[in-house]
Amino acid sequence: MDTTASRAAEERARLYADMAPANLTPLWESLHALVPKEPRSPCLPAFWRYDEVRPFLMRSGEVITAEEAVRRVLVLENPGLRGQSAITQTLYAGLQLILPGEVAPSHRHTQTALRFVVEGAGAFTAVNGERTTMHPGDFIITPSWTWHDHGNESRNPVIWLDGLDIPTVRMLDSGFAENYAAAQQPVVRSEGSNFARFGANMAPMAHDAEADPHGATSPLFAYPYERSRDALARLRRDAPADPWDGFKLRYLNPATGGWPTPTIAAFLQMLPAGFDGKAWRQTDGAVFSVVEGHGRATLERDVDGDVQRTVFEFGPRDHFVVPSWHRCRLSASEDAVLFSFSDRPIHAALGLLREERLG
Ligand code: 1HN
Repeated sequence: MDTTASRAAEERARLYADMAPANLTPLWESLHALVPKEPRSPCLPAFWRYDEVRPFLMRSGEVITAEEAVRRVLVLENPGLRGQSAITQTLYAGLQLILPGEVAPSHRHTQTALRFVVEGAGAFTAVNGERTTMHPGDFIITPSWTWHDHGNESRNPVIWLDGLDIPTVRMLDSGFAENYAAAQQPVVRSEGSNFARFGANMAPMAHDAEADPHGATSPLFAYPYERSRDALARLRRDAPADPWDGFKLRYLNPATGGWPTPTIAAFLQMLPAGFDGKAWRQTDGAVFSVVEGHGRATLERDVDGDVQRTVFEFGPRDHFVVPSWHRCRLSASEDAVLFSFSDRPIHAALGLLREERLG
């Protein structure tokens, strides 16, 4: 190195070291990483085969009760985000087990939650004074700051996928939580009341007074699989499959037509047997739960001129994550139904949502 250049390098190094105690750093050393040309998420494609996860869940059932654990959950932790309890940079996911006779005690927190029932029927979740009985494929939301507890009065274990905006709320330092005084909150409405009020494309006239004034969260808290599955089956009879998504519907807030929650969107799609989808990419990283059928997800991204490819062969109850801005193609060897959720409402609200449909 010539002496002028080496003297400059030394002076810079001395400057950085001298100002570090004053909490000052040089932007020019990190500018490229701070403003990348396109997203390059530390979140990695990852896959959880149900046959591998389930025995660990059942072993958890032998070493701790639901009451003692508060929530007996195995976190689906992204291997690129170790130690953060995160499946993407903004979202948390886990599989929760509740055994016959158990109760997961009532609490509330500002984090928004969703449940997607994976195995077993007959457990219930209570949200804001009303219970809903869980069946495989049901999508249920627990809005921010609503009391919720779970119980299992059936004879079989019940397992569901939890999705929460924990990393988002952590980043915003806006987390609050409290326990209810009793294990279970009082039930003040009969089961089905919520569906009668908001699930028939109608809303009570009194709704205006009780509603969430900003309409940010759906007043409907349970979306039965039977209904959603039937909609997909009918769509399939009448229309050609979308070349990228097959037949894909998003869950609505029936009061506004918007997302079911302010931070998390959810979707259900059917890939007909033989479907060989085209590639897409989107800024919202998505978590998938396979309900029915077998197929394949092929993920790709470009890193320094190389293509990194990951292939997941999926079957019922498997879970996987498609990180932000990875190309993804879905195919199915038999009729397949996939549930997914993502942080799309955040991207949309901030004007950051981008998606591409590729050839
Ligand atoms: C929670 O409240 C539940 O209510 C599940 O079932 C998972 C993960 C972190 C924080 C709170 C539940 C959770 C959670």
